[in-house]
Amino acid sequence: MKQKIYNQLLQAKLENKKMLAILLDPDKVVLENLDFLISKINHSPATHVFIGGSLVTTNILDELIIRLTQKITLPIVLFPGNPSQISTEANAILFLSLISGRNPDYLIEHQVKAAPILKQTQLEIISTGYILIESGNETAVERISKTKPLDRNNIDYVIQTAQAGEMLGNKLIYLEAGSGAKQAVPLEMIKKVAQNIEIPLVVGGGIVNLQGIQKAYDAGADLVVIGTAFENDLNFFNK
Ligand code: 1GP
Repeated sequence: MKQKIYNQLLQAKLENKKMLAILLDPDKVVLENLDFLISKINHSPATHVFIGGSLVTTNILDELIIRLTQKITLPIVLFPGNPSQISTEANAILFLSLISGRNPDYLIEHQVKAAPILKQTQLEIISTGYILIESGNETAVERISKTKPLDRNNIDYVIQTAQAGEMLGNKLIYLEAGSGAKQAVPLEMIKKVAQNIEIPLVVGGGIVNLQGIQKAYDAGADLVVIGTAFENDLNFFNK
């Protein structure tokens, strides 16, 4: 299986080039306004577009991605909450395992269900150790996965979890505060985790301004994910 997008991530990490993903939740995208959204993405510093949500109820996924790929050259990466959110129109998928939780459905069950579907696609599969960090309020990931986030003060345990994820063969570690989180992942935690793993580190959830992105990069994040802040203000990156 080709690993084009992942190899680009590795190369960027090697060159210390920071990456940025805009996360689009298909439930919140209004197709009639898509051209405007696309022009805002094309004028932003984004390097990737992630698509997904904890609970996607609309069925516009294929159409959305087809229309995005017509006008956006950035890689389109699925970030699915469950196996129903697979689209052959995307370039890659984050094959997530929620390793902070102890719910077998999100550790392996959904992945087993998704495997035969993915086998029939050309999607690049990027296995990702997904770690939910306590962020001051109950987020959708916590509610839907029925798992508890990791204590934001127990950095050692988060490091241990990230290292286990890497040893299991994951290609990315994703520190997630949850969409719309009150508090983003602590900078000290980003720093320590980045120092203790070799694979690229993705950080997202609750980052609401450009300084927040820069601070996450400075702490050691290789790729930052911005969802809510861009969704609420399409001029977010012009500031
Ligand atoms: C959520 O990490 C992403 O999975 C982005 O979170 O919506 O808070 O930017 P926000």
